[in-house]
Amino acid sequence: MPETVAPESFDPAVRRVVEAAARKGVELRIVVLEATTHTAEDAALAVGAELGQIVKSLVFVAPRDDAGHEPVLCLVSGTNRVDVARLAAVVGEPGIRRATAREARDLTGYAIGGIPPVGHAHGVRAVMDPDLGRFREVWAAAGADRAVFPIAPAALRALANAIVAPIADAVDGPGGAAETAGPVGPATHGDA
Ligand code: 5CA
Repeated sequence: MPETVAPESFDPAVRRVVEAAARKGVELRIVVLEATTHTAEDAALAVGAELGQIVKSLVFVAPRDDAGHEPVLCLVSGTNRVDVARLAAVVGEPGIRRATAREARDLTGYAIGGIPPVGHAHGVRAVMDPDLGRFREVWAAAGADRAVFPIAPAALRALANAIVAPIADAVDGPGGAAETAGPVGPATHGDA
């Protein structure tokens, strides 16, 4: 069963997330799960939520002149997949691409599977999938791959200082959490 854990036993990465949220006036209820929840499917099963309620925190990188990268964090409903072309248009970054696992860790300070929506080492631009707003409560990673927290979508948006924009498409059928950077699929919807 999921377990709510006392703050003193948080690992350092989770503590950073909790403290960053607290600085923004939000008290997180951290739930530590028995098994790792690397994927949105795992997390949904573990907390008894719909897949769509799981917040995938996906790191993208935009190239910079100095050969560096600026991270862009996408908060995406567990049933959806980022359309890189839409994201590029929304953030005005034609060269944006998925971060590698290493880039994601170096740029955010957290490992894939536990990347949180708040508490990053440096300020990060964030874009939130409007489909998360369908739910009263969604669940996000809290800095480690077994730690998650529930939050109302509007609070999540404020916490991550995210813009809300259509950057994702629904993925039909199982395996919906898979993410591809790659050849961009059919053109975007007319209502975008
Ligand atoms: N703890 C869960 C649910 S809150 C979680 O963090 N899910 S996630 O979707 O935000 O993070 C896993 C995602 O990381 C996967 O959807 C996948 O798109 C991405 N990912 C996994 N491995 C790699 C990799 N090697 N490089 C880049 N992205 C990866």
